[in-house]
Amino acid sequence: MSPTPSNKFLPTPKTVAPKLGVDKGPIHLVQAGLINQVEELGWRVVFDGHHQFEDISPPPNGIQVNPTGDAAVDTLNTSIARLRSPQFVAQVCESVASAVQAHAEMGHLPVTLGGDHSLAMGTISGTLRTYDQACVIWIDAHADINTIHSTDTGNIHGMPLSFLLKLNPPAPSPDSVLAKFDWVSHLPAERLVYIGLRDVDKGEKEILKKHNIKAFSMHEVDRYGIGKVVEMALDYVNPQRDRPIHLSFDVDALDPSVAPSTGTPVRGGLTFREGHYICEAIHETGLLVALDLMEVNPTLADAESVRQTVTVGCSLVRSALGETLL
Ligand code: 5AB
Ligand code: MN
Ligand code: MN
Ligand code: MN
Repeated sequence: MSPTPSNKFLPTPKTVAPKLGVDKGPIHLVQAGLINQVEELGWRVVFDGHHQFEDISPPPNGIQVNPTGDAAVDTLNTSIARLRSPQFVAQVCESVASAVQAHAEMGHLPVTLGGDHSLAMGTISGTLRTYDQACVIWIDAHADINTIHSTDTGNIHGMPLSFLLKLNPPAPSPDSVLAKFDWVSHLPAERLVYIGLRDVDKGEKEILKKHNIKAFSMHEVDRYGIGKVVEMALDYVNPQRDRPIHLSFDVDALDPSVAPSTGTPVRGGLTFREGHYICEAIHETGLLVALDLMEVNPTLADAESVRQTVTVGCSLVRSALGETLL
């Protein structure tokens, strides 16, 4: 057994506290033995179970937009009405934020298994409440930064970073569903970096440019190689290597041949090794304070694809928590 990894920011003992999301996907990682695997690496694991959100019921679909006579407010309300289950998502994420914060404050390294990537609003807020200087490394095929105005789908998993970066307009009134996101912590744009992008909406490209957000797409991975890309990403968000790191890993960053069971697969993704290299290199910094592994969705594929995706999900988590090849 390897020694218990040390945390530069908080006292030992370090433990891992997986949080499970709103769908049944993530429990497959636990059933595949993830907890034992992480314990084998020398961690003490506090598993606080599949988070239960039954008491937060999704609201009925189709919110009525009543004209106010103010064109700007009406446009805003129309955008808000296109969001899918905003109240439910906001409440679940707020509860996840408190859970992550509570574990982080005890010196644990929260590992959140999802589930919808909208959960990262909660996990990253929990991290920022504990470590206000934390930076975020976002591994994804997608930029997940649509605002309430730019989103084509209304799916909040495509929007968490717009809430974290505070790119959305303020709520038109305290009883607006938009006000349900006011608790989300603020992540400054210069403390975010992406790796793996290859399916970025037109509106998102404009947002990335406008706010000068650093992104290494698959084009840069091809050009420089993953080793150099990770180094450049760290140099950007963490130049002194003194900031706590929150790693938010969407499995769809991996090529669909590597991780097929996910909601929005996009070809041309990271190889098995490139994905693992990212996790290993971030572990090596000694700065990792929180990890999300998101968008594992076993309902979407055949048994073999699920097995493959769950297996790779477990090994990504192990790499981020210190598993080495030698
Ligand atoms: B995922 C899309 N940009 O906004 C949108 O899987 C896809 O968490 C978002 O990265 C994909 O709905 C969200 C078209
Ligand atoms: Mn999703
Ligand atoms: Mn995502
Ligand atoms: Mn994605």
